[in-house]
Amino acid sequence: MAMALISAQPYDYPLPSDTGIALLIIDMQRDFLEPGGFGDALGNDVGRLQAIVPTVQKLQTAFRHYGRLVLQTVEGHRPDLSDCPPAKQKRGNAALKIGDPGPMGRILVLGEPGNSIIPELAPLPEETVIEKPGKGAFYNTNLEFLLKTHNISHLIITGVTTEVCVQTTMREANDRGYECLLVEDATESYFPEFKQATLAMVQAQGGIVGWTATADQVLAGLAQRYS
Ligand code: C5J
Repeated sequence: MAMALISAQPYDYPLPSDTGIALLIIDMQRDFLEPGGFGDALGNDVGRLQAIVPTVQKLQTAFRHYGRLVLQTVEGHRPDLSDCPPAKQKRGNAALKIGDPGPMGRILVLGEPGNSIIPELAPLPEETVIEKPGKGAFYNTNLEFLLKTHNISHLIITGVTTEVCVQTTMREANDRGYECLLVEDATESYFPEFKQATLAMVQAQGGIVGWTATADQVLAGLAQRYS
């Protein structure tokens, strides 16, 4: 069989010959995407982030269809905030801080309504959701262990926000040897210029952090490889 590729930047992304690919959906939680959440409390236009939901959904459906691993993350802290560094809680002088009561429960606290994944992308009962206390999904989580257990070498990365949790996670994964592709129209930022800069940073210097491609390019590559 010819090698299957995803047409990508800065050059084609080779798909693995085995099952070692996973979709990683970062922090598509109500806190960041819905009015009344943490993102909104910080004065951001959450509508920008909602625009990618149908595209992430298409990828989630395709990965499920091909029987590939789908992992999601949420950023959140234990109710006693014992895993939230005081520096993180204090940062920004926002009206609503981590742990404060907000319109969707306590801000960025695990188990609160605002901390759940938006209903459109709800995980299936057998799918794993990684609760992460940091911006990067590898910090203080069992993500690396899970990826090793499932023999994953290739990560297709989506979610929010592009230059914060998504980029941090992609860099952490890249340093650990994973072949990472960031899906251009399945990630978003409150700041369009930061998104564009992140895509450019990933692709620069021969893909120093990995690859980028559109969701349609990813779907075409998956169809060629797994149909
Ligand atoms: C932020 C995230 N922006 N998921 N978190 O604080 O990017």
